[in-house]
Amino acid sequence: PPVIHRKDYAPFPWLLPATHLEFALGVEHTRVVSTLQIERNPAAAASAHILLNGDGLTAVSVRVDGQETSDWEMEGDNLRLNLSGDAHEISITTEIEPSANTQLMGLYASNGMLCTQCEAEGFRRITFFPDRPDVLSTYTVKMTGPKADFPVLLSNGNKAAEGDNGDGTHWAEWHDPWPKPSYLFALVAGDLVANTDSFTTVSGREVDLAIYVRAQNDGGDLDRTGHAMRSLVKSMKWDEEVFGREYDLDVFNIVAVSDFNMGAMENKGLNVFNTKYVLADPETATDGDFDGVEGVIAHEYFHNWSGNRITCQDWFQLSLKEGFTVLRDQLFSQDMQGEAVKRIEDVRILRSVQFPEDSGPLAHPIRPDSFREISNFYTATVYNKGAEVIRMMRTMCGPEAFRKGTDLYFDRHDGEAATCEDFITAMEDGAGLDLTQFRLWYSQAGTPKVAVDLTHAGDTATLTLRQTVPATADQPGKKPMPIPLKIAMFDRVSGQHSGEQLIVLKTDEQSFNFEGFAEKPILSINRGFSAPVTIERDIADEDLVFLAARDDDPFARYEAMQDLVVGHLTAASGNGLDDSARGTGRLAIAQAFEAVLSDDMLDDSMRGELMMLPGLTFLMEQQLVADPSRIHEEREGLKAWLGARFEDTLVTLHQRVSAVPYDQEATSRGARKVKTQALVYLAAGNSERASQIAAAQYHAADNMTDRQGALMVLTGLGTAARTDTLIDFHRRYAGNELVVDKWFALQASSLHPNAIEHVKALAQHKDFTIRNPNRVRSLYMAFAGNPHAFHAVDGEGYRLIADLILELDPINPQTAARFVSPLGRWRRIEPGRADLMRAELERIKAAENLSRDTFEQVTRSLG
Ligand code: HT7
Ligand code: ZN
Repeated sequence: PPVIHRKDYAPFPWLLPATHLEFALGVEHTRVVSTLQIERNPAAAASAHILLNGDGLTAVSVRVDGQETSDWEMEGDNLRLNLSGDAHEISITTEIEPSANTQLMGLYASNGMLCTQCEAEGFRRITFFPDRPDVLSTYTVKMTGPKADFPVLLSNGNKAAEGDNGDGTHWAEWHDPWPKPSYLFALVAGDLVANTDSFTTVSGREVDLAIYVRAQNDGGDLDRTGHAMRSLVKSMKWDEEVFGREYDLDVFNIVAVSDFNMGAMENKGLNVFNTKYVLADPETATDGDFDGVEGVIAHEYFHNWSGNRITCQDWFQLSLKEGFTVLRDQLFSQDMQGEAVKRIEDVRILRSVQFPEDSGPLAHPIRPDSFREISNFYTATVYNKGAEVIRMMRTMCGPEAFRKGTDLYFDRHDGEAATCEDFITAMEDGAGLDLTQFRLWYSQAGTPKVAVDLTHAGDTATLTLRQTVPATADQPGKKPMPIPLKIAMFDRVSGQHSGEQLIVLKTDEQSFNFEGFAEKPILSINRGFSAPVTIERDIADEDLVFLAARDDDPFARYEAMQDLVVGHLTAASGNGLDDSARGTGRLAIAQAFEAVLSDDMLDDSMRGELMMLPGLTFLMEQQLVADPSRIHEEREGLKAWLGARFEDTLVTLHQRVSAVPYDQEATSRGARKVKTQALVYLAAGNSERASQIAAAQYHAADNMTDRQGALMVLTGLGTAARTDTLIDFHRRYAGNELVVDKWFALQASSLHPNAIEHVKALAQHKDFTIRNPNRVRSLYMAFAGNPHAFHAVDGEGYRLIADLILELDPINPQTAARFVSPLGRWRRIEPGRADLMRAELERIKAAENLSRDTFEQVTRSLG
């Protein structure tokens, strides 16, 4: 497959002022007639033909200006139609088979419902079309279909007309007044029921809101849409208040589908969602699931401006809409849930997913320069690092100036297909920033490292910072980037600091002086995680203990705790520590841990965060070449030691938080977080006692957070309660797809020594199906993210994932390709396992008819 380069962008030679689509719907066969009004694009080079993208399509008929024509040919999958005039009407008929569409791209069937997924290049699987984001058109869509199968017919925009054909079929016509690219087209037809509400916009527009679910499930699923609806209303209000963005249609529809490749899709006026991000009630969804629904509802809604009103010129600009929208949804969730914990959670995701991506063979800048398959670039780098990059702009100019910048961006580019460069320029002009050097964040891959050196002489502390941006596959030489770091210097005597400061490191090395310190101060750096970098500093454990207990920046406090543990575990599992050094390291951690457990000023939500040990993937990332077993053993050893040392305190803590009644408020959520954390340590320290407490928690639970937390702990233990509760859980929630997903994921991600055997058995379970991406992810992604099982020394874990990729690739290549990256980390794993990982990648590469998606990821991973 060819490589497509960003530098080769050229505008499309034709404009498409209007597009009319007619669908004769059927699950097996659907007929599509698309009528395109086209005219020459004065801004592009003239062409004697129009090239219309297709993917697996055959043209049943091609007409130009009302006349059937044969003056066209296929160029691979695309249709090239010769044209002589400056403006034409083209009409093309195609026939597609939704029920045979296992890729879930284009028009497909899910439980008898028809729905679409067109981003990034799915529209070309429906009809021949210039399927690129810079071709905007106004769509009118008419759907006809059997009333019994499809009582509800939805598309983008507002419903214009509907009628009954008197023969058991009916029709509806929808018109979207806002010009849009084809990737934002959507259609849904099915037997659906809706939860409805309304929202009055700031200028007084009445908007009808509806969240649709399958009618067959209305007993349960419809009742689980309340949280999503409340989240939608909050998002609409928040975007008006915080970003000045108002909704622009009379309806906003959301449809939940069980078969979906990603989280959700922001189609104009008709969002399509994975059920996972719509359905939530206390009995079946954890606090994390509630947050996921709120965050994704907000994210898709915010796309209405950052993505739909202003879209992308080409797919290299994906971070223009995704990075910005992730930042917007993060800021929203911070406002809804509290800034401190949300920031910690976002950083945890960044460091456990994006940092490994940035240091591995799939590293790419947030604005990539080339790709073979765009679906492979919906990555944590484009999304999460993209958000961090825009967040840094906000940190440097402050929220008010940032708002001026975004206002200017929205005003200047409304209705356009824009670029990252357009966004940066609007930020410069509107927010008053000079982003000349900052642009490097868009073009350079790799996580910068900042080495910190703090010296002290007289009454002056000197902070010296050195940055290195690591070489990546395509970019051997890197330039220094501006790195905004929020810092505070704690006076050792008073235990206070005299204010937070923002410094921006712009060169390879820079020194900053701070006066008025009789003793060397304690440095708190990268507060709030102001820059997505790795800080390397030589800091005494006692200073980290101080910061873990006293820092007034919640992120920095969390970070000190993490640093303490990371430093200890990497030393212990790297070169090895003798018993005395291990003991000293553990005691420092215990001291900080005790402060966290006993601090009455701390809310439980934050306490829960501070109690969490760094994950194995993040720990492995700290070492140039990691031995997963050794890190796992050290981490489990520390957990067991802390669990035993604080056993009684943890039991008392568990009892205290167990008395807090269930609701969705912060206090109650914090109590549940601490409850599970206490159990995690107890399980390591005293498995019998923990098993009893966990089983009691499981049976007494009146909510999924407590029940899942208890079951998670039990699943990792070898006690009798494990089997009993797993059977009970499956029986209790039989038929609820999302909860059954949890049942699979808990076992695949468990600490149980036989997790790999459990996964193999689960793949044969009657509830397992390779056709449903949620189910595949719940079993295999959970397993690939379970380092102690995935990295089994004999390579069995690698084989399992490679087998899955080979089986899934012909069915759903997009989902299959996402499983390549765990194998791609081989360069950072000890040589014995690395050879086994590489061998599996070679085995995949040798397979015939590999998809473009998987081929690209495998070849990049082998590099
Ligand atoms: N913009 C949406 C991306 C998306 C997607 C991409 C490739 C294949 C399937 C997909 N489903 C949704 C989601 C978002 O970021 O909001
Ligand atoms: Zn998005």
